[in-house]
Amino acid sequence: MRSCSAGGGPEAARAHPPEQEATVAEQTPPTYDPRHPSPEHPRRGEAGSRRLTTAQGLRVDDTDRSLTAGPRGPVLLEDHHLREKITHFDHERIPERVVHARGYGARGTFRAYGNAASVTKAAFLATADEETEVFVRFSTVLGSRGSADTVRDVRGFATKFFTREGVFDLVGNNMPVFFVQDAIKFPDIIHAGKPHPHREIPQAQTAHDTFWDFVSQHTESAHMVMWAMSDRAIPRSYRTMEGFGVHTFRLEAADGTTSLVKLHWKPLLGTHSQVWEEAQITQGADPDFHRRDLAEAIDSGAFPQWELGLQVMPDTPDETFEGIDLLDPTNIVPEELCPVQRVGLLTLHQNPDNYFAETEQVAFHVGHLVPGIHVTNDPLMQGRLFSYLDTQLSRLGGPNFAQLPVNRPRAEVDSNLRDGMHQTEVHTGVAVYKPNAVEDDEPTASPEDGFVTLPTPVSGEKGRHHPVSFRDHFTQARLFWVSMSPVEQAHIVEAYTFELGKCFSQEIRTRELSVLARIDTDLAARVAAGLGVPVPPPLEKEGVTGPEEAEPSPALSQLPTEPGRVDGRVVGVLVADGGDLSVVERLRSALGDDGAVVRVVAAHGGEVTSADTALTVERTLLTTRSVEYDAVVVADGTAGTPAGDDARTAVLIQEAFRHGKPILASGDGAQVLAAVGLNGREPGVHVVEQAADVLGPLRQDLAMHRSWERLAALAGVTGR
Ligand code: HDE
Repeated sequence: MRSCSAGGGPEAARAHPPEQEATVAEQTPPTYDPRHPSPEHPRRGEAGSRRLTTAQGLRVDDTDRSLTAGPRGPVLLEDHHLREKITHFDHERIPERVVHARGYGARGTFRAYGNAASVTKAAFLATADEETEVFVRFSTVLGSRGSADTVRDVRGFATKFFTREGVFDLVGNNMPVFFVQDAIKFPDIIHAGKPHPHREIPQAQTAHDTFWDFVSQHTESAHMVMWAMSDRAIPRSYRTMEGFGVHTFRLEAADGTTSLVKLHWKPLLGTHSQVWEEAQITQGADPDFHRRDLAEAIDSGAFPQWELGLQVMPDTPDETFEGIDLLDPTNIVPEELCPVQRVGLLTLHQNPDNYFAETEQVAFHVGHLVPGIHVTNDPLMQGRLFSYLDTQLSRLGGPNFAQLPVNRPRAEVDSNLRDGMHQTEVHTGVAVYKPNAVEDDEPTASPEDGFVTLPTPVSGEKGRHHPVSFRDHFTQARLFWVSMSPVEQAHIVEAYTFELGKCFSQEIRTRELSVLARIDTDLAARVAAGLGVPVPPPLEKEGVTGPEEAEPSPALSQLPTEPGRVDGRVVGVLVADGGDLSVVERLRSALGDDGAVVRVVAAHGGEVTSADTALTVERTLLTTRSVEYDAVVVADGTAGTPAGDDARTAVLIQEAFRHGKPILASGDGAQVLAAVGLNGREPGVHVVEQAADVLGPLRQDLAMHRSWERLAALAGVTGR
C-alpha cells in the first residue's frame, strides 16, 4: 500500500528507513518466568533482551525526559508515557492493614505425620506424609508498615495451607491468649494501643497512657498483658517463636467424633527472646532485624521449622477442661494438664519473590476452613469470622482477592461468584445460578465430602451476656507469673516499670498497680518500688473474681533446660591486621555445619591480613553493633591495635555482657576485655590461651542461648 506524503516528501521517508524497522522475530516479547528460578538473579529473560515498554506493551524511546514544547517550554499533556508512569506510581500503595501492618512472609511446606487422623478428617493433617504448600506471614500488631521489627508487641503467626480440599488459614499469634474476650472490644483495645490520635505518637508501642488506661480498667486483659510484658513480646527471631491458634477449635474425625482442640507451633530451634535493651538498640541499628534474619536463614539453606501440635480435649457439653472454660480466649490449658501432641512439620524454604505481590497481598481469614476443622462459639473467634473478609474488601479493593497468585487455592475452584473489581478470570458459560437445567445443574454441591457444619445445638435468650465462667480475670495471670523463672520475673517487673514509667497520669499508674497487687503482692511491690510510689490496695471490681491459687506450669518458661540447636546463631569475631586470624576458620569449620554463622569484624573494611592469611571483613566497628551477634569473640593480636583500642569495641563488649551473651577472648584479646573490667571469671565470659581452645566453651554457651547466671546477677535476683 502506498502512503500519502503530507509535506514531508523524501525527508519524512528517510526518518524511518525500512532497514531499521523491527522484524517479527524481534517484536516477540522476551519470555519470562515471573517465578524466576534463581532468587539471586531476578533478571527476566536473556541479558540484553529486555525492552522497556508502557503498560500496553509499547516500546518506550526515552524514560528520562518528559515531552516538552521546546527545550525550555512547558510539559505536554500528550506525553502518555509520563502520565502513565506518574499515575501508576501515585497509586502504588494500598491501605495498610489496620493491625499487623508490618510483616514478613515465606513459602514452605507442611508434612503431616498422620497421627492426627484419630482426631480430624482434614486430609492435610490426617494423611501420613502428605505435603501441603503453605505461605506464612509473621507480623507485629501495633506498628505501621515501616515501623521496626523488634518492638515490644505481640507477633502474628498466620499460615495459609493450600490443601487439596481448599485453603485452611491458621491465623494465630505468638501468645496463646488475647486481651479481650469479645470481638466487640477489639476496636477499643487497638485504639488504646495505637499512637495517640492528636500527635500520632508513640509509634509501635504500648508504653503510653491510653493503653494502660484501657487495660487497667478492662481487667480481662490482665493475663495477656502479663505475656506482653514478658520476654515473649521481644522474640530473638521469628524462627525462635512459638505460635498459637489461641481459640479452641472443634475437630471432627472421619467417624464423626469431635474434640475440642488448641493448636500450637513449636519451633525446632527452641523459644528464645532478646533482652529489652538489646531490642531497643536493634530498633535503631537494624529496624529490619527479624525479616532480614528470616530471609538470610532461608537463603543460606538453614530452613526454619516448626512442629504443629494439638492439645486434644473431650468435647463436653459445658466446653470446659479441668475447670478451664475453653471458649474464653484469655485462658490457656497448661501443657502439664494436657500435653501437646506433634502432628506435622512445617518447613519454610523460599523467600517471596516480590514483597508487595505476596506478603502485602496475602489475605487470611479465620473462616477459611476445610472438612474436619470447625470454629467454636468463642465470642472473639465469632467476631473474627466477620472481620477478615470485610478488611480484605477495603485493603485489596474488591471481592476477587482469592485470584491473586499468593491467595489462589490449589484445589480446583468452580464457584458461581462472578464479575466484581479486578476480575481476572474469563468465565465461560451462561448458567451462573442454581438450580439450572441449561448446564445440567453444574457445578453440583457435595453433601458427602463437602464442608458440612456440625449440628451443634444452639439455644438461649438474645442478650449481651457475660458468662460467669468468663469473670475470673486473675487466676491465669497469676499462673503465668508463678511459672516464670526468677530472671524472667525480673524482666517482667522491668517491663511494667518501664511502660508505666512512660505514662504521665499518676491515676493510671496507680490503677494498674492495684491490678498487679491483686495478681501478686511481690510483683506489685517491685514495680511500685521502681516507680517510686506506694503499693495501692488490690483492685476491687464488681463481678470479677480471682485469683485462685495457681500451680506453676514449667512449660511456660523459656529458660532452656538443656542445650539446644545453634542454627542461625551469629558469632562476631573481632580481629586485627597481624593478629591471629585462624580462630575464624576454626569456628567456621566447627560451627558452620550446624548452621551457625561466623562474621569477621575489624576496624576497617576490605581485608585483614596476617603473615599467611587474608580475611574479608564483613562488618566494621562503624557498621556493626552488638545486637547482630549471639556471641562475641576477641581474637589474639587485637590488643593495642585500632580495633582493640576503639571505644566502640568497649561498647560492643559491654552490651554483649549486659545482654547475657557468651564472650570469649583468646591470647591478648584478654587485655581488650580487661579494659572494660572483665577478667574471664564472670559467668559466660571465657579467656583462653590460644585459638584452638575457643570452641568448647562457646558451643556450650551458644546452645543455652544466654548466660542465665549473668542475667540473673545483673537483675539482682538469685537463681536463674
Ligand atoms: Fe486479627 N485481624 N483480629 N487477631 N489478626 C487482622 O485482618 C481482628 C485476633 C491476626 O498476616 C486483620 O487481614 C478482630 C486474634 C493476625 O495478614 C483484621 C479481632 C488473633 C493477623 C483483624 C482480631 C489475631 C490479623 C487486619 C477480634 C490471634 C495478620 C488485616 C475479634 C489468634 C494476618 C487482616 C496477616 C489481622 C481483625 C483478634 C491474629 C482487621 C476483629 C485473637 C496474625 O481483619
